[in-house]
Amino acid sequence: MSYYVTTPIYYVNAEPHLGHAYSTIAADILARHMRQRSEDVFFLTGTDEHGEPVAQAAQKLGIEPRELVDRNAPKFEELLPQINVSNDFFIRTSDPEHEAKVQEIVQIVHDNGYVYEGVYEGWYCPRCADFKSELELGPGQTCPIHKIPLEREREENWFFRLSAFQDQLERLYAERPDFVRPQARYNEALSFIRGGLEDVSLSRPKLTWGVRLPWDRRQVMYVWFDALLNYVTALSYAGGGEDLTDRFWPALHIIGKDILKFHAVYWPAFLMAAGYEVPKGMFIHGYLLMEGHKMSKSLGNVLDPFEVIERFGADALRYYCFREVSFGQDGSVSPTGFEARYDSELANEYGNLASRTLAMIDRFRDGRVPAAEPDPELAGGGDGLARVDAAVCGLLDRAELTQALDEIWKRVRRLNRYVEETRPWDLAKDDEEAGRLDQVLYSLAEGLRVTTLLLLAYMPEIGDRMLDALGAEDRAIAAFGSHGGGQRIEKLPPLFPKIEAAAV
Ligand code: ME8
Repeated sequence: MSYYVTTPIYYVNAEPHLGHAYSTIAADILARHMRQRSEDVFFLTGTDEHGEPVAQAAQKLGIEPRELVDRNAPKFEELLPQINVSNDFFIRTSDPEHEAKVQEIVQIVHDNGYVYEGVYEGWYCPRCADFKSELELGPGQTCPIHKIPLEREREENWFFRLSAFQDQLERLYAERPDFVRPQARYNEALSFIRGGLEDVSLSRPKLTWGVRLPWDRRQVMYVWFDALLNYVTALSYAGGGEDLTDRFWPALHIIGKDILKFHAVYWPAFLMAAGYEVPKGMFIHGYLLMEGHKMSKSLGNVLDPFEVIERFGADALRYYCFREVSFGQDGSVSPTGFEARYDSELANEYGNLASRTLAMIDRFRDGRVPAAEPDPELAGGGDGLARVDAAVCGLLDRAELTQALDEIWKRVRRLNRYVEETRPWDLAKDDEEAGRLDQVLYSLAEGLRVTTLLLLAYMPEIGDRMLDALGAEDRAIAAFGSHGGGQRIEKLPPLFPKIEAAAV
């Protein structure tokens, strides 16, 4: 089966911060997990380079937009290997192939009769690149997200007939209750639709930095349609000579709650207008907060992911974000929070389980995992190892990243308890307990293997090291007891060494 997952494409008017890394890591965890299930995966991320946010930022710096995007886009791309992200392609909306495909698709929408010329007057936020309805305005005509005064715009432009999709969108939502998740976001999008859809601008006459409309070259396309189309256009040229659209479309979109309306309302309507299938679905996550506020460049309260990685490592960062903040909700992150989870969970729970399991196999069985039967004691019960693979797969099918991690972590804790309960060091003193010791050591190694296979998508570097040390070659998700044992292990230096005290 094919599995296509995307992140938002980020504006290049600012530096990447942890909020951007967060969405990208979320999509990466899903992509990696699905590859472990032998799905045919395509994972896309990239940068949104047109429109007002970028044009204004360039103007402030006194440079051309092209120079700004060429300077900043690499910063987003360079972040990816550093946070262990395994994207298959990186799209830039200034790619000529993207621009050509956007023109082709918008022409279809035009020819299908969903475009007309008109006059727009209303409140506009250049940072959101969004027109705000009266209901959305903050106090004193300000943007509720960026807190800046809005501009009153009046302009002649082309409109997209969003209102024509009122019934079709309502039907889509009725037929596909999981089209938008979590449920609260589905409700929010549906109530927006039920509130009555108004037509939206498809073009901007005042801007020059963007994709020209093929039938009216004086106007550039409204940046949001240009940007949304990346999810489709990328497939037409990411595969070199091969068009990947039929193989991978439709996609699952991972996005933050700030861009719900565009993805959950405009985007499916636009796809319908162009004759494309609507997305497979979308998962909307919340904000990472610092001291109670959304982390954002304009508010100046961002955690620099490069600094965090240097101090804690990329895998620890990946783990922390999805453990600390329930995926789908807002939640606070902080350097002290990082440190606490790093010490208590990564080093003391998982790291300790790994080192003592390997050390005991080394010491009591000459570095070879005994071939034995899995201990039914460890397999059973609510936090038993028996069905952890199925439970986690079921949750990740629904992009429940935090709940899936909770399930895995319960088993890590269970394995540590199992060591305390079975006391292998005492069993080793008694020859009559040799069979029991074999079973305990086998069950520990096997438990560590299956939990690590599930953690691998979250912590790919650490997971690989652990599985190599366990002599487990196969990376496919596996059930407890499916490896017969008998393999050699290697000891490892600590997976999560003590961190240096430093200010982040
Ligand atoms: O909106 N917490 O780009 P953008 C969590 N170009 N996620 C955060 C975050 C935070 N504090 N801050 C940012 C755009 N994000 C458009 C998107 S898509 C066709 C076009 C993440 O650079 C989150 O995913 O403003 C949010 O939706 C996205 O960055 C916005 O990035």
